[in-house]
Amino acid sequence: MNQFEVTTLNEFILEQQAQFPNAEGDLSHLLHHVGTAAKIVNREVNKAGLVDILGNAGNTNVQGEEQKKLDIFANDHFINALHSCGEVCAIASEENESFILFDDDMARNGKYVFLMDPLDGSSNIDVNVSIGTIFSIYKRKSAIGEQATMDDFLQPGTQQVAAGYILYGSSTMLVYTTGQGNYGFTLDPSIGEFCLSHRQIQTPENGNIYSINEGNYLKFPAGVKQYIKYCQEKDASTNRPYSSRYIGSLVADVHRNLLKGGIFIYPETESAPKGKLRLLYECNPIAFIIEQAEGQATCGPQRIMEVEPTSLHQRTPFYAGSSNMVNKVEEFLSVFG
Ligand code: P6P
Repeated sequence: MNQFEVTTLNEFILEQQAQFPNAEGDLSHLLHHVGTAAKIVNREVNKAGLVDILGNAGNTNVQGEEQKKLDIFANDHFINALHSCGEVCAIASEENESFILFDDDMARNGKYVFLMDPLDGSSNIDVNVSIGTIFSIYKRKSAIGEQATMDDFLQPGTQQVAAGYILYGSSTMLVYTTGQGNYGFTLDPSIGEFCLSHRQIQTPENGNIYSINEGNYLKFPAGVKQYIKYCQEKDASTNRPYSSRYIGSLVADVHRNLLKGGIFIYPETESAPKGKLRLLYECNPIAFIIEQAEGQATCGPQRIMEVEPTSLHQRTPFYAGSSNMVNKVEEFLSVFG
């Protein structure tokens, strides 16, 4: 590919579809609309400081977290874009207590359900720190033409047909997988297109970055405390001490570690015995990307994509990143608990 050849997201989606002769184009059509919604949200995120869209919307979401106006903007635009595409019969969002049913004739025939955290890390909006959208797509279990049910959403991560994130950072990137590797697209504002910039993203099996909120150290499990000590010990043969890097925005922390190598940990703590992050629309989609990159993602004792979900907003401990680093923390957890 010469320096002038540009592959847009939509061209790439169609190229990928062409590899599957039986593909009907439904998922391609859905992913196209994800890209469109991402551009709309990006436009507002990029000017959040200039218009009255910063700050709090004056209410809280189902998590009891203060809703930022951009949270609501992003939620609304992804819901509208995915409703209009006709491929999705229902959506679950961090911002909504139950799933949103699309009960019109077109959407009722949608093959897929869509789960999302429309604007993760939104507490960073006002201080201009990178934020992200995280999404996960499943084939519905309920019959086409029927109303979607909760069972359509409570599927293990291994059943995802696609997943990804949009990182609104120094540049805006969309990274997604359909199980055929990870592909990264960088938004070129001059042409308003996501352009292929990262083919087959793989994560190094070893890294020297660990990401964890050490402010919670005293509440961590003993095995996590021991692992943090391991990261900080000097040992040239294993490139230690590692660097501690924590942005406090999941997509930003994960994306950096994905490209450079590293481990992200949000464990259970005494105050959050099930962890903080959400299984269905934060951890499972990130885990799909990480496993496609040859990394690992667990909840401690188990591969996180094998966890059988029991509720829409359930939380989970999360250990994810370079495979040898996840193995190492698992060793400490098995010895120290
Ligand atoms: P803490 C943001 O609120 C978020 O959901 C993730 O994006 C991030 O990784 C985590 O919470 C940060 O949580 O407790 O370290 O501030």
